[in-house]
Amino acid sequence: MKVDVLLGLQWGDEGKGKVVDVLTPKYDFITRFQGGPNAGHTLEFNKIKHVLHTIPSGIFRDDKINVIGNGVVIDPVIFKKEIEGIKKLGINLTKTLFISKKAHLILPSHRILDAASEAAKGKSKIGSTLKGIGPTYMDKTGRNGLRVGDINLNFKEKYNALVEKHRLMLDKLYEFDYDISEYEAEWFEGIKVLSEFQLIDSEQFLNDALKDGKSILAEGAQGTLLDVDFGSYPFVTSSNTVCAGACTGLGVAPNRIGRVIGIFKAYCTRVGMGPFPTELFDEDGEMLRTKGNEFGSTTGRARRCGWLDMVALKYSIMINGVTELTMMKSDVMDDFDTIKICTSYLVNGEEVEHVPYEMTDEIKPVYTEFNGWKTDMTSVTHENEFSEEFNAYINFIEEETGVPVKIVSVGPNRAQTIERM
Ligand code: 2SA
Ligand code: MG
Repeated sequence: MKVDVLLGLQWGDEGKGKVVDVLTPKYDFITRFQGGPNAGHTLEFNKIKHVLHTIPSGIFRDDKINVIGNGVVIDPVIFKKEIEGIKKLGINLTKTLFISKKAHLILPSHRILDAASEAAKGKSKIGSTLKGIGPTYMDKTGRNGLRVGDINLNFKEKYNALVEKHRLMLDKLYEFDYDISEYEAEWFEGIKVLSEFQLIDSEQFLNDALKDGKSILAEGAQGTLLDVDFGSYPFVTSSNTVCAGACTGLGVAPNRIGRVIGIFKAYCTRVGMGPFPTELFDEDGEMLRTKGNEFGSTTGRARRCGWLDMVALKYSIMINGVTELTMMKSDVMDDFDTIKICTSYLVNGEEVEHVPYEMTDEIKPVYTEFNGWKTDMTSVTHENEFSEEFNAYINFIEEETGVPVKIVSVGPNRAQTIERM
């Protein structure tokens, strides 16, 4: 059996949560391989909207196994809240949620370091979600991190040693004011909750499952353009959000990867700082934000909006080896007379069709224009009902990328999902 990977091809918030929800019935295992509570995957369960941060999206179905892989970073406080929220729905997760012993822990002091680091950057700040993601991954690669498997192994001692190091940084390097005592008590409560779950060698568990013929879905968080290697560095997150991250973040070999499902919005959004060539500052941008309800599910921040960027989309498809595409939220553009796709960039007056080393604000998009479809896409149920204009938009994307658009989502409900033959 193979591991299918589902990931975002833009700057996150592509609507991965909904697609995972549609796909989960087809899989035995749902896994997370990178990121942490900076993610916010919105799912609907019993007509109630639910946002998951650390826990894989298969949790609302009791016949699925959910695994938090080694590549994920976990904040016990947020984890505890998530668990409590899910328990309230009458769902018992102790049998269906497994956590890698090799996953790293976000300490209260990591969150403070995140805030201190952002404050020190001033104008050039990243726009981090301030969940402590960056400092935790820094301690991981710096070989100082605290892992889930350390719980019960001189844990308090290791914790104190790491916090001491952080205190030095906060006092001497950042001269930052902070108080961790309150959050610390909650944090240890969270550790208790965490340790009630099945803490496992997830790489062995998953590879054994594959041998037993189980199917696995790897659920990406954030998006390709936020990848620490291939995103618009330094305005990125601190993990590998790309398909290769599923190999390192779960411990599955590259030849075990099957389908790579790339999710993109019919337009683009970004939260946080950093270059965004097709960003709109006019009423079109405002329309996308309002109609698309483009506000962060973790932080509530208003998202920056713009036209679809084909240059960046092709790049993401290349890096991930995407085998099929899913287009989200085309219904948000129902009212536009004209819709644009950026097909090349002007960099210092020169036209280029690839993503340059430095994604600066100086890049000017070159657009191809399309007639708007001016129909209510939310009630469309079959591809036969697509208008000529809508088909032109999709066909163009397929021709440019060479990858089929297999699913078109036209609204938040499961039913508003159209499979294309
Ligand atoms: P961080 O928190 O240090 O990883 O932030 C670094 C950059 O990565 C961006 N980032 C995100 N962008 C979009 N969506 C994200 N997750 C949440 C979601 C966002 C939310 O899935 O809904 O609810 O606000 C996410 N996580 C990190 C971030 O904006 C920085 O630019
Ligand atoms: Mg999101």
